Amino acid sequence: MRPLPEQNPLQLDAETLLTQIRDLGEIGMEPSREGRTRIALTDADKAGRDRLRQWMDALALDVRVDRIGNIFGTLRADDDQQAPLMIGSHIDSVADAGALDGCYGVLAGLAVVRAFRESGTSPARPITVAAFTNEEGVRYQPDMMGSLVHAGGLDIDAALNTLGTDGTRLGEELARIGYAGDLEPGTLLPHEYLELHIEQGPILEAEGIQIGVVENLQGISWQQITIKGSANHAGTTPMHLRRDAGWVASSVVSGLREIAVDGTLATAGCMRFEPDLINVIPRKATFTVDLRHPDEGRLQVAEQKLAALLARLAGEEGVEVHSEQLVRFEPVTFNPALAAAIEASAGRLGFSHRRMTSGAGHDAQMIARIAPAAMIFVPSHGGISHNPREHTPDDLLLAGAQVLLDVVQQRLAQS
Ligand code: HGY
Ligand code: MN
Ligand code: MN
Repeated sequence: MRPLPEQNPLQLDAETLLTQIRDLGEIGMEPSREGRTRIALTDADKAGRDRLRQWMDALALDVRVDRIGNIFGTLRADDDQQAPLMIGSHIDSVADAGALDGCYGVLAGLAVVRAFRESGTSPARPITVAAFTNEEGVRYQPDMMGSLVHAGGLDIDAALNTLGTDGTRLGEELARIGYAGDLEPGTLLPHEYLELHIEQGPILEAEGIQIGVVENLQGISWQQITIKGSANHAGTTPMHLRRDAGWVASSVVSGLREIAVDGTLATAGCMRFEPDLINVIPRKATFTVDLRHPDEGRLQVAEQKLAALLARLAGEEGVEVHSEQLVRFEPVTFNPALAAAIEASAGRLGFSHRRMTSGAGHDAQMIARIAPAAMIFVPSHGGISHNPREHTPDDLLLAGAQVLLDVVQQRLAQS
């Protein structure tokens, strides 16, 4: 490994990074909400994309957009034939979101490139900053869609034909916002991939630790469950004669607590009844269940328990049950050498650090299918995320970005 020059010429421009995080965080703010909303392929997402492209253009990056709308900004190298070191994440958000989820990692990638630009240093291999389409998956499933297509895990035409929860077709929305690019997905095959992200959980802050070295990421199972019973009069129908879809759905949701044992996480995030009227027994209930576990076997056990609960309740209440698998990703182990490099950088820079599992899904889990990948976490205040109160103090945001810059330099020195 070629030693880095004693006086490292690459310095992080902290002010620009923090300013860009705040600027991007202003896009999608709505008077009725505390947070910003930039759900994938909406006008607000377009506005965020446009701003990112301006910042990439200002750094004179080679900007490409692929057919699923992934945006890649590349700092060219002396030897351009080499595969790029890729730094990525996402800038789409959930509704009423914080300003850091995804955006922090993309903008920290720009900060790394800026450090090379401003020092006049040409990297040993190209550095590509990626913003992947539809990481959140709240309008179009699956989540991490752009990186999954990039990794070859989802056919581009199937992705473009995905129907959203609002009935729109993904490909049409992508074209409408002007991000239906021409680059074939997977063209920019990374040499290695790094993702800097907020933890979105309570561990680092609770332990007073600055940097998370993310070794693995838990498995994810998303189901949409439909219960069909029969509508009837709330005032005249005896309890034993009901086929109450609403009662079955609510019983499943309260049953999730018995399923969420030994590290399993279970969440019912969406629910709607039909006809959704105060004096009518619901004939139909539609709801979602998000199950997660770091161990594939335990995740399967949770899925089996859910299926058994649904079957039992359907039999008791005489209703029909249907489950659609929206997302199913097995747990992922990140590249041990990259994780070790992150750990070494954090130590060299004097930051406290610990190895950990990611509770949330990330684009890194998809890129890990095609290249060595690993993640760096910084603490989330109160463990809060997917919430406008999402917060990480500036000094910790900068610590994460410094580790990212250091790891990039170390890995390029090994090119
Ligand atoms: O659901 C997740 O874990 C990610 O935020 N898409
Ligand atoms: Mn994220
Ligand atoms: Mn998220």
